[in-house]
Amino acid sequence: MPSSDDKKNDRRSVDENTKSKDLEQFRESSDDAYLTSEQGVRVNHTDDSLKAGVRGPTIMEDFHFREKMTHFDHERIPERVVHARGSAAHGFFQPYENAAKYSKAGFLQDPSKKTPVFVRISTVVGSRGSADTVRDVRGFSTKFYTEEGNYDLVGNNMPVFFIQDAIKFPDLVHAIKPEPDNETPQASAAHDTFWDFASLTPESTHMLMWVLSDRALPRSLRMMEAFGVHTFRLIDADGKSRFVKFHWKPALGVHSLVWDESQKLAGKDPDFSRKDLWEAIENGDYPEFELGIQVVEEDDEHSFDFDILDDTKLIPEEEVPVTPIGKMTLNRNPDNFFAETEQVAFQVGNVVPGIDFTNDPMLQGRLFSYLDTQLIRLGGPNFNELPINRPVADVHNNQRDGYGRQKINKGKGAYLPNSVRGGCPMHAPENMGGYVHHAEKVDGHKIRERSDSFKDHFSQATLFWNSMSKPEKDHIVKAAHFELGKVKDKEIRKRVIYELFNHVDHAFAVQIAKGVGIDPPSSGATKNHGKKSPALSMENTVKDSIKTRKIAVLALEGYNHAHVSAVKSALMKEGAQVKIISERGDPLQSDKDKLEVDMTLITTGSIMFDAVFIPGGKDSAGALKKNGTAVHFVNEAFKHCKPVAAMGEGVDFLKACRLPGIQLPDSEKSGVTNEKGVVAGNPDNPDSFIKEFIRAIAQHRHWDREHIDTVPA
Ligand code: HDE
Repeated sequence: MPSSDDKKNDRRSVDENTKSKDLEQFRESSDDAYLTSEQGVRVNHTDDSLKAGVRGPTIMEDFHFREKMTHFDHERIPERVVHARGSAAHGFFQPYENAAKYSKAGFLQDPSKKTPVFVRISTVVGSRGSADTVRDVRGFSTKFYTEEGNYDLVGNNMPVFFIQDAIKFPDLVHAIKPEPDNETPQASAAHDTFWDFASLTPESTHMLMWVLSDRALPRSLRMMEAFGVHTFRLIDADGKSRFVKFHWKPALGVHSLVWDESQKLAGKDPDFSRKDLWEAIENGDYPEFELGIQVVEEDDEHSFDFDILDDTKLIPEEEVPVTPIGKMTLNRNPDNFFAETEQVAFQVGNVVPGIDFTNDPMLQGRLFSYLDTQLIRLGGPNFNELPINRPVADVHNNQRDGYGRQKINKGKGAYLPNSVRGGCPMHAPENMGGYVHHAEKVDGHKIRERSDSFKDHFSQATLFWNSMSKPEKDHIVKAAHFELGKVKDKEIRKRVIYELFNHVDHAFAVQIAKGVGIDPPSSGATKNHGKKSPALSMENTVKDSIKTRKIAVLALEGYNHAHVSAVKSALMKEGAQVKIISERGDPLQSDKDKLEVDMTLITTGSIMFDAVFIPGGKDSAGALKKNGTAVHFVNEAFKHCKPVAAMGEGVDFLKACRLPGIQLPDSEKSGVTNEKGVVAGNPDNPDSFIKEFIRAIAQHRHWDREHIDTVPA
């Protein structure tokens, strides 16, 4: 019998780079000077096939041609049935302190230990080539390569889900995916079948509120929360079980796009989120997410006014605070999208000792589905041997053969019990790290029924609505106008309003009805309970940093160099990215110096930036006034409530943009004004101008000018 020291030695020591080193043997070497066949035979020519005469037919004997073409013909695997479009990154997780009082999981014990992770973030509905910025839930899957085996936390950026029982998942997905006769619309819930299903599925109401909210339009995959959604269990070394909800909180706060911007980005830059994640990591701006837990003692299981096994409910943070237990840092982009991001196989069932499941019927169904889906997607049972899926912990078992088997098992014994291998691999008792399922007592009749404790479908939808700020509420109403506005069948629209939203809040239902041509209900179907959970509002997120925000500087020939360099260096010092946008790509000449242009007005747009700055310089500002694209750029940024700033003659250009409701000072006058995030200043006082601009950028959006509908953009 091995001792517990053996147990320690048995496991390879893991540090953040272990996974990377582990993969080294699979990486193509960089000194591959000569082209070879798959057999390693050097190939002398790959530009012409072997033919009988220069104008003759191709010869069957051309093994190089056949091998190359056959491989190409088989390059595609089925995309994921949901979450097909995703982007991923490597990184590491580090606990803040020993979490033994909650869980015995090895990777949560030692604050000095870094556990390698691979994270894939996805949209749900669209196919693999769809746009990033659509209104949708974002998946957030983390594979922890722990010394005790792989642990996968497969979550979403919303803490609840549409349905309560996994058996409804195929129905939900069939309803939300493009309609089967004409395969439209792509990556959108705004069509009849989805809202038909939703209108007949009241349990979806809470999640619908989230999907209509700005949470469905993340500004960046680095700026959204994520949640494990279900209630899981943590198990400590004494075998004591506690219920837990997992939360990921982004260091940069939670920020969103606006709907008009999302739609335009889907056309102008469909890879917006993917590039944003990639570029941040390339720039060394490593995304960070704090792992937090809400812990509920077993004795308190029934002390809530909802069932903690119902995944359409969240536990308000005001009732059970989120305890931060560690931090994840994403610091390396994948080397190869297909080999890593596409072939990674997450499974909800991948747990390690110290983490266990509950009877949430969605979670139970997912335990089946993820393994099953990998079998078809990755072509057989050996997908765990793909480099990205291989654990860093050793693997010993009697699984054998199958498509694409890579391990070369030795000996005759592929069964237990055996004597031919001395009884190996042995059962691992619990004290040697063997996984033992929590011995929950279960007793019940076989029954196809929903628990009564799952039947309140509206209270938390109302809680969410009540917790929103005024702009957030307006966005939800507008989103509903869009979504239901695209539904052709009036009966479906009516049912959504009367059977769902009129139970959330009467005034809300009336606002929606008015926008989509339905007679508003005369009174509310359920009384609003008036409760709030401030943690649900994005209004209360981190707003003291401009780190990694993208600022556009609009400049033409004759721009004021001092303005640009003062603002650029101050913003960059705060961690922002500053890009010079001009008419053409050649360097700009100023009064003093030259400036490299990063992008032209043709290749970019305000939608790709968080804020815009127009420096002084009479010629530059004068020419910008006559440039319709530049005027549009500023108006559009203004319409999307982004900070707009101008210095010196740049203020004259802003005046020419006629930003409604904004009084701009005389460009010659000293001092700085900040009206609704429009910062104007005289160059005499650059420091206070910069300070004001930074403050405006940190706010992210200036909703107080949102209802200026006359902006021509
Ligand atoms: Fe998934 N889900 N899901 N899901 N899900 C998949 O597995 C499924 C659910 C989530 O980046 C599939 O590998 C069922 C909730 C993410 O590779 C599939 C049910 C949550 C990802 C599947 C749910 C998720 C998936 C498709 C109802 C949030 C992307 C491809 C019980 C907690 C993983 C795949 C990645 C992917 C099934 C509901 C999150 C078919 C049956 C709730 C982040 O197995």
